[in-house]
Amino acid sequence: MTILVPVLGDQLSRDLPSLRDADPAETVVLMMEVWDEATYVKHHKQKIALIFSAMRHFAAELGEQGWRVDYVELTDAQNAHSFTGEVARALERHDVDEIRVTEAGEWRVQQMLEEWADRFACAVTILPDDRFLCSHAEFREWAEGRQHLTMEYFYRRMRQKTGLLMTADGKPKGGAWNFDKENRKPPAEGLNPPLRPLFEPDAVTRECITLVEGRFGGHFGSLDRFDWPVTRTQALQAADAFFAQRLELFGPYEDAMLWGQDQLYHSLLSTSINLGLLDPMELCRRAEALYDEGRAPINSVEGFIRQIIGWREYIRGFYWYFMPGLQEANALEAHLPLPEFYWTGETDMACVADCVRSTRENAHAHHIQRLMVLGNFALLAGIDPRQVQDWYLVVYADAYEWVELPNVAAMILYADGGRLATKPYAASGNYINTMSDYCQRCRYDVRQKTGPGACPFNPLYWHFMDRHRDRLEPNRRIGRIYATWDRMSPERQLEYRDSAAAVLTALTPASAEWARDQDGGGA
Ligand code: FAD
Ligand code: DLZ
Ligand code: SF4
Repeated sequence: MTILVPVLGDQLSRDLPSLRDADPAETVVLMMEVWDEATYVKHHKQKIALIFSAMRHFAAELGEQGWRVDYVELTDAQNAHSFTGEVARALERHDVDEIRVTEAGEWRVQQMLEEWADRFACAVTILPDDRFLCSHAEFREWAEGRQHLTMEYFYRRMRQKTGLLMTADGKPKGGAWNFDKENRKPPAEGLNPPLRPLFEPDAVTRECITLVEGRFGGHFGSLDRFDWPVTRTQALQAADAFFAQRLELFGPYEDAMLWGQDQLYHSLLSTSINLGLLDPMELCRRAEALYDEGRAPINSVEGFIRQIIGWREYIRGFYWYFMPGLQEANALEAHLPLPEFYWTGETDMACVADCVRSTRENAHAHHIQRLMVLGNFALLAGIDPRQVQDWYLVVYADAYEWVELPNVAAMILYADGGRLATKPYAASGNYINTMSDYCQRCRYDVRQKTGPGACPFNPLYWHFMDRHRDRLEPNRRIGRIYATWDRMSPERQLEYRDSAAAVLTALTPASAEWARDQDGGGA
């Protein structure tokens, strides 16, 4: 009896359902570096190097533990092209009775796995991925019949299900479900978070870096600094340092941004969690233990746990609930091409330039940079969701479609028409000014509302609100804003429209035409 167990690049967990109960004596583990996965979008160079290096380390560890691993390198004899092609070739090398695989994270890849039963002569078993807390069926059951899929209610259900931060009599620890109000501190003067451990590339990683430089040299991003954890041991060290040094202030400064400071109090654990090197529940239990021992405050611990069993699980459920339609969603009919500066960082907007710089150098930007700077600009300017989705999938080392797409289409662009967010996350420059020091370094004046020196987010905000008035005004959470707009004189409104048109015109010739068409639209 021989069972072939393909392990995909984001399934690097010893506790993976398809590995957990397998018998090493009758198992061949197949791991594949394939061109289709490395090029279906032109991933950031660090992202490819990270995935390949983590895969190679994981394969070596399995080998040391006595597993038979058939590892296909990208440049192996015939060049590896696709998962299906490589499974077909592996079936020629091994006398296989059954293929046993854990379901894929991405819809696109899952379609491939589901074809295998018809394509191959042996039995094919696809196991649910129980590294996530909430199954597809459970999310569907929760979501069915709800107009707004409010994350907070989903999160409370996950708290009850796991018992995390729950008292013995079923109450939320700390007396509340949510401590968000305490977690919106602007960056304090002299904030100086301890630097996370940086993992020097070893020989395996260096080989992957050389491979990526040689084969994917034209992809976005820098490989000058590569310090991601590539093994479970390193990922645990990264987690230890976060819990010991940064969890305490994680909550209060979760939304803060500082020029040139790419980490602040964030965990930077998403790459390791998404690869499978860290188990989300083990992290949450550790955070809770620190609260129970009085070593970390409730607002930080609850905030961290909410990101993981709340947002991360919710986003994954949302993805599978709305796929494949989510990819095409464009409720706000946004059609502007993605501006060049998302790639180059060459813009006078200091906030955008710094976020793109971090993205290019680290294949990472923290949540509020992704949401309220880069995402907010894309929303206000009306950039085509498909182009924004591709960009986010390319540039972040933690990006897999199941997590990237709902965050982009639904959270930042409102392209789902409001199933995820009750209102668009639209904000003028004032928000960025409150939560960062960017505006002090910017050529634009955040207090100026219109005209050539004005912060571009200011006129774009009103242009956005004006052009989507029909859709947004009935929404109680945002509709009142129109009273402010209506109090402005027609001349003032025109100044906003003209200033927004000038910003958009400068982006691309296509946007110029589009911006003119919108003038006088809305109210
Ligand atoms: P921390 O701030 O330390 O948070 C802890 C953990 O919570 C993260 O590691 C992550 O696992 C989880 N988490 C927090 N917010 C989210 C969220 N909205 N969705 C899912 N998990 C969350 N995260 C990804 O892992 N991959 C992506 O491709 C991705 N794309 C995003 C795109 C946009 C437009 C936005 C607004 C957010 C995106 N996120 C994505 C979520 C979030 O920005 C990152 O998880 C976070 O910045 C990773 O850094 P960290 O580990 O330091 O997170
Ligand atoms: C993102 C990625 C890349 C760049 N390369 C590979 C690869 O060569 N082999 C592999 O097994 N997985 C890779 N991945 C991850 C997959 O594209 C995909 O995101 C996951 O399998 C989730 O379905
Ligand atoms: Fe960004 Fe506007 Fe502030 Fe400049 S002034 S940093 S563009 S928010």
